[in-house]
Amino acid sequence: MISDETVAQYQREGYIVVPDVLDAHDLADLRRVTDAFVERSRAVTAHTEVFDLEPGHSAAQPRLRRIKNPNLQDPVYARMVRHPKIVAVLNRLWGPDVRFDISKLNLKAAGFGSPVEWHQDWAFYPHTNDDLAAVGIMIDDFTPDNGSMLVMPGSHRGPIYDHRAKGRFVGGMEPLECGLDFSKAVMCTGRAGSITVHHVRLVHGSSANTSGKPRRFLLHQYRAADAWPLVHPPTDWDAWGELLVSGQETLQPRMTAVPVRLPFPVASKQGSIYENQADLNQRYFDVAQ
Ligand SMILES: O=C(O)CCC(=O)C(=O)O
Repeated sequence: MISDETVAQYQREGYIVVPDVLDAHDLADLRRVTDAFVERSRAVTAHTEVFDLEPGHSAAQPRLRRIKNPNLQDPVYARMVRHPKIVAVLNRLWGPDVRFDISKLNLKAAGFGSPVEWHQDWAFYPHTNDDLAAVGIMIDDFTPDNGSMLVMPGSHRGPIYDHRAKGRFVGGMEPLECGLDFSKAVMCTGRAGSITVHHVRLVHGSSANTSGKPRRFLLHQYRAADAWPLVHPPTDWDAWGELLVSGQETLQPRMTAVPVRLPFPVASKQGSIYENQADLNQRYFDVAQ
């Protein structure tokens, strides 16, 4: 599915873009169910367990920012979690034993779409080893002007940055204080149906969508089955087992020397990364109006 060179790029730079993983049938299904969720969001006026809303959302002009846990909301999304081509990519990176974690769908409609400030996913959910990654499915073409994800190559081998502001976890890095040169960021563009895979410690973010085209990104978090969460450990053993997408369960977590900062005290604004990051002191990305 992916070449040795692509595996080496993932290890060296912390991210890859794999073209044309989903076919036209999968894409048509994803677009149909996602359009239906946007229609349903007209009926809500505040964030819910399913909908995270852009500022300015209204029944007349629905502005849906995120569908939460889409795999629990519709079988089309659930099918994508175990998509054989996605699982095959992860098996090439980590071997046979792979567990799903959670899913989210970040929408950036034409002309707006909230930015996501720089962060490392590892700041939210450190584990006993860092064989974790997010797979991002491009439901639309990802172009330079529609808010495609930006990554800092190689940052997955660096420190875990402070993700606090005003003494609390905010799920984002203060861009002027972290010491990174964001002009070195690389944009992950590609045709609809392509996927990104980014390492859990990779610094990444994305700008608003200033184009006339939507950008919808279905993100799945996965981990090697022997990576054990240091926060939010499983409470239901059967449900935990059902998250395996390939291979075997284990009772022996693999411990490696990885830098960790725990995400406490918890963010004052809960619900999504957009809410968490609202308390950052500095913002890197402009917000579209
Ligand atoms: O939607 C994006 O461009 C990035 C999303 C992301 O990093 C996140 O939701 O954690």
